[in-house]
Amino acid sequence: MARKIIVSNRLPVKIKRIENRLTFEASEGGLATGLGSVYKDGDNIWIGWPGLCLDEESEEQTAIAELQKENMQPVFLTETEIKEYYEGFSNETLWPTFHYFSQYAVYEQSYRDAYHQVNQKFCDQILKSANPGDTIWIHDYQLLLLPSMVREKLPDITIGFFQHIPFPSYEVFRMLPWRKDILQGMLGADLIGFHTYDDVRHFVSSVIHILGLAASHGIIETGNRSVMVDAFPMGIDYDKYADTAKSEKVAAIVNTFQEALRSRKIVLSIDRLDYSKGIPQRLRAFEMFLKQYPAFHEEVTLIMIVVPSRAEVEKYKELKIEVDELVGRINGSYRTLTWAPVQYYYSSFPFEELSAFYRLAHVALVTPMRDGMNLVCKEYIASRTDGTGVLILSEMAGAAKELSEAILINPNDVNQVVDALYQALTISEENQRTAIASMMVTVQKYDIHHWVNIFMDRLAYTKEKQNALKTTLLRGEIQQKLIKEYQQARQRLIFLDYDGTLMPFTRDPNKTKPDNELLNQLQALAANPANRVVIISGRDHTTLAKWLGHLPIDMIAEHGVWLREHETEWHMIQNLDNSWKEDIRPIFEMYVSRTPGTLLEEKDFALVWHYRKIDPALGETRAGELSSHLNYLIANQNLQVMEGDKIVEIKNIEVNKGIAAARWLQSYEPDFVLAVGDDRTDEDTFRMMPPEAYTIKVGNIRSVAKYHLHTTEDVRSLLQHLTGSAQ
Ligand code: GDG
Repeated sequence: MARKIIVSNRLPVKIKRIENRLTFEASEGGLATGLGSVYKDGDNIWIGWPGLCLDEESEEQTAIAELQKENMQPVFLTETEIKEYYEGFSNETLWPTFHYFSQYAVYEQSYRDAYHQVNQKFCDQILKSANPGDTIWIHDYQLLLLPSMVREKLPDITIGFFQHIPFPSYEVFRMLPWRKDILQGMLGADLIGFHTYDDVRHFVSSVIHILGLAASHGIIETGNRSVMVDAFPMGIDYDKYADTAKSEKVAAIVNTFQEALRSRKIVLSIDRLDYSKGIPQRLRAFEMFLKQYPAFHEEVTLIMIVVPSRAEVEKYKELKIEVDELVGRINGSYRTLTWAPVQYYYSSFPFEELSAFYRLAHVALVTPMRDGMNLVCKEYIASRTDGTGVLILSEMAGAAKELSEAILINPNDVNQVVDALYQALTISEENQRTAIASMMVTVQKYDIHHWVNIFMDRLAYTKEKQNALKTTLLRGEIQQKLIKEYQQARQRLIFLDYDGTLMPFTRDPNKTKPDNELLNQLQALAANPANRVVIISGRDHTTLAKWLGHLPIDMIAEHGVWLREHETEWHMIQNLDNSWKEDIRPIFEMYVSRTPGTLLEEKDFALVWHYRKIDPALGETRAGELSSHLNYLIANQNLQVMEGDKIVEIKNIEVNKGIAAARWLQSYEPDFVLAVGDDRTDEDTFRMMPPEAYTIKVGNIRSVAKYHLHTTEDVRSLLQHLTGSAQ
């Protein structure tokens, strides 16, 4: 049975050492609840750090046995590893960078090494249980290298990755010294999820710029796999929040709290202590509000719950001091005998008390400087079972994309936050109800269970799509069979594409002249009287003739415009008209003049714009523009526009490699056919081949061909086998 394996830095469990004994308590976070339906089922498991450094073997054994009962497997980490991998690289390098606080980022090689080592530890633990048919779902920024580490060992396994924090703009991400490894690590996954479409865009843009890979419509081509990238906004356990808020237990807590607070208007904020959450900025805005609106003195109280977090990291210590001082200053200036404007708690509360705070709060003030999603605002909405309440929400939180009925603010704009507070405290009940009702529908529908299901479904779909177009690697027995059939055949037809198949790509297409080894190989192959070797290329016929014309081979040039059999003259496949070039050429020239680094290639029946040397994103944009410009102009003409590998080409529609290749199939009635190519245009050749033909795609496993080879060297080695095997 295929297993599902969840992997995250922390296991959903709290282990404590009380008087030398370990106690285990399941954690009640939303993610743990949502993923409960996955890891608690059958043989499925959750792998992660249990949250405590154990130093004795016997303790580790106890932990393993206890956790196993809950379908969990621990990865034990030492204190040094926690310091360098978790507090160091994860929280002092990646966290600030990904939250646009690059100025706080520490670039320390030993942290990065520890991060690599710990990701490897996670990988080793996964490999103890995982099989090729399993599905692995890896979570968050502490494990960015893990997808590729697992992929290397289990190439066919299904891997999903979800990042809970933002992915920053390429301009910020590129500052990271280890940017390349990180992207490559993530691309080991089949599906990469983020909370918002902005994160998706930023990630794809970084991949295009830093790794030079091609991507379109959320699919990144890594060469042998297509990786899908998409937005999956995470939800909360809606029913749990709504039911708890309605419970009698919470009603009793609300009463107690209300008595203590009298009937003042409550503004609530809840976050971990983190500079990304904008806590000092929020306090300054509240201070200004009190200054501007004295009428609200004694009327409004800010309840600020700050959950201790990462207290070992320097920046967090500084932040704690700053928050303490600000609260002191505000309360010092405004408090009265019976009123403290800010009720500040540096601690966490039991779930029911949290729920009571949500119920009590007239306004939730959620103003992070950056937040991947922010669940607090969704929990507030779910807890407003009486239908009232106002949410002030930062546009920098992922949740703002879904909760557009909130009062959205820019957390850097103090005046805007002050105005929002005034608006929130004076808004009519009717307007409150309309906004809350609408947001409730969203939060209820897109809850945590929905999120888990949709991610899992999408992951399965991604793998299916990959498999549908997947070719088999030509090696071992298949290669033996090919060679045997080759030997037994009496009339063989061999179609070979040139660039990317026989010769590797170079930045300058004019430098891809055949080397002696290749010339000798083609000569040997063609010397066999049973062989008909056809070079089938997109190149112009003059170049092909110059490079290969002296060999006893056939040639198809310009994707099938020009044909030549052995030493005969070139002839055109049919009478083609190229008068259209006069009108179209100026458009290509305009793109060349607008875009330094690009060039126009003119063939007899085609024009090609090459953009391999320029910024890939600019290239894609201009290519899109050029294609649609051309498509608009050529309506009803016998022309076709193609976007290929860093090119845009326009040519006569009657021309393609497949149509040309069909001529040879008809003339020779071969009993062995081999077609090898790497490019999109070679797909036309593959499609035209008879079912028993050997069709081989080079460099990519996605193709209509039956088989694939990785490199041009592999192709040459295959040809070597063929020439050596038969006369
Ligand atoms: C990361 C991303 C993304 C808080 N105080 C108490 C308490 N909490 C709970 C809240 C909420 C959770 O902690 C905080 O979640 P957030 O989403 O707001 O923020 P991060 O911890 O930074 O989470 C974030 C999230 O991952 C999920 O992908 O949304 O953007 O930064 O659930 O209720 N819970 C209890 N007592 C407290 O005092 N019981």
